[in-house]
Amino acid sequence: MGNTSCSEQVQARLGPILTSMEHRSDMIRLGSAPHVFPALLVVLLLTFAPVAAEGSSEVTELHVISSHSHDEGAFTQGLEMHEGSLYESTGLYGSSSLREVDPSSGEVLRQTQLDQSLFGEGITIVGDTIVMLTWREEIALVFDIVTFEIIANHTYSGEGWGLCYDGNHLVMSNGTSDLTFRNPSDFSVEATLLVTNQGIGVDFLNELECVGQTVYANVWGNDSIIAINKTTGEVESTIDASVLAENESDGYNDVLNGIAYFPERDAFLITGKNWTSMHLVSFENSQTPSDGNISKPLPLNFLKGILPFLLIAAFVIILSSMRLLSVIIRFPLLIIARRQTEKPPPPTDGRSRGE
Ligand SMILES: [Ca+2]
Repeated sequence: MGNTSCSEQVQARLGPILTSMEHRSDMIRLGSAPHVFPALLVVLLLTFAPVAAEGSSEVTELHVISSHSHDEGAFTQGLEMHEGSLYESTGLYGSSSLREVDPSSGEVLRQTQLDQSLFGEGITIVGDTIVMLTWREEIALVFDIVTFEIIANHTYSGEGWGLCYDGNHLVMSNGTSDLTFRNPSDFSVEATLLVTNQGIGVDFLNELECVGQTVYANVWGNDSIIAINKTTGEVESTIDASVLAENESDGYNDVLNGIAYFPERDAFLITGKNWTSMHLVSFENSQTPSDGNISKPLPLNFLKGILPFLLIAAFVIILSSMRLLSVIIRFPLLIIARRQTEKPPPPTDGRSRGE
């Protein structure tokens, strides 16, 4: 009975401790929460990441680097830089021209007039030639870039608006939401691409600029420039250029039109029809992918979306840490209890000693 009594005493003492150990066992599982919840957090991040990546057309601000003069008499239809020289085409019957313009002063360095029957439209450079569209004449003129002499022409169906060259194809707009990809040798159509923004076709595509995998486009009557994925046709970002139009005439035809990439500055020259100024600008936060491998930063909206989950995870981790702290504090008591159980029971009488 003495041993039994001792055992009961030990059990009585160990009882609360064992209870604590049982709790500790649970707490160890909870104590592992700091390892579990970060993993849970990663799962949440991975779960929501694809949703964030689907966000497509972003509005991008532009930054004006410098402003330059522009011939107010130029009804700008095409603008392109090549090896440091700026070329511009102008429209209207009787006023259409091809020009070389000093990009700093805006001075017209040389120009050639088109026949009065032709309404000039977009231009682009292919090798040592400049190709110019006409509005409704269904003729593309090919100029020698050195002499500005017409050395060839192509025919096509429908209207001609904007033109750029991506190194393989001529990319052409006609005022609709379609871009046609043409063989630069014979102007034959090799592909047609529907341009969409959030699934909706974008009409009035006008002056174009090919930069890597992106086709930038002025949209007629709109103070925005859109960046189009050349493969999918989806608008990846919209550049708000309204600040550039503020000091220009608000005439019906005096619209933003003319975008030329300036590779040496990684910037764009922007102007409009009959505008007094031309601006060198950069597109802030814009993505100008050259090979499609540029990773996108996590959108701010995505971070806002997961903020509640982050707060909940942080709260649980803190709570678990507090319970773990409780176990740590009780741990010395457990050690003391174990030492007490290891001591021989105090002698009570001779009979007990004899057993
Ligand atoms: Ca252009």
